[in-house]
Amino acid sequence: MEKTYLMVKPDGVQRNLIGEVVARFEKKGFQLVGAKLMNIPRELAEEHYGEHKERPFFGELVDFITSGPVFAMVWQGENVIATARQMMGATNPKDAAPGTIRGEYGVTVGKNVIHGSDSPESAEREIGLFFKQEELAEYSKLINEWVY
Ligand code: 3AN
Repeated sequence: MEKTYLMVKPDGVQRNLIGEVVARFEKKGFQLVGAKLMNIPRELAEEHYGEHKERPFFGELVDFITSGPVFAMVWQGENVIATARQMMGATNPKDAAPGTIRGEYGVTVGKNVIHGSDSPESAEREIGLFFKQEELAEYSKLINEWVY
């Protein structure tokens, strides 16, 4: 089953949007397989955002993501990586379509409520950075057949 890493960023946690974000993915039909509220250590933030190391906003990005708790999650389902990106909306909330999470709740490109893996490779890497295998739940086959 395809999995992705999603995270409500410190702005979303502060604005009490965890429940709203979780509800959207639950109602869509995806399955939550891991979740935790955590403060990201600086080294982990730098590794997570490693691909942006040379960008001018790298320092700001790491400062922000470590500034308060985040809600880290792993979700699974058919095409969950691409579908979650669509449900999140464009990186810059000013370009995010109405109805998407960033379109509804985001204002600035830095504080854009949610992070989501953008490819199978980054999903695997990010899930491994934030979760141990034993922190991920397994759903029984019976439940899957009943739901779908
Ligand atoms: P996405 O999160 O949609 O995959 P990326 O990978 O281009 O977007 O950017 C990673 C994160 O860096 C974004 N979530 C955004 O918060 C932040 N970011 C992107 N561009 C800027 C910018 N110009 N200034 C500040 N932060 C930015």
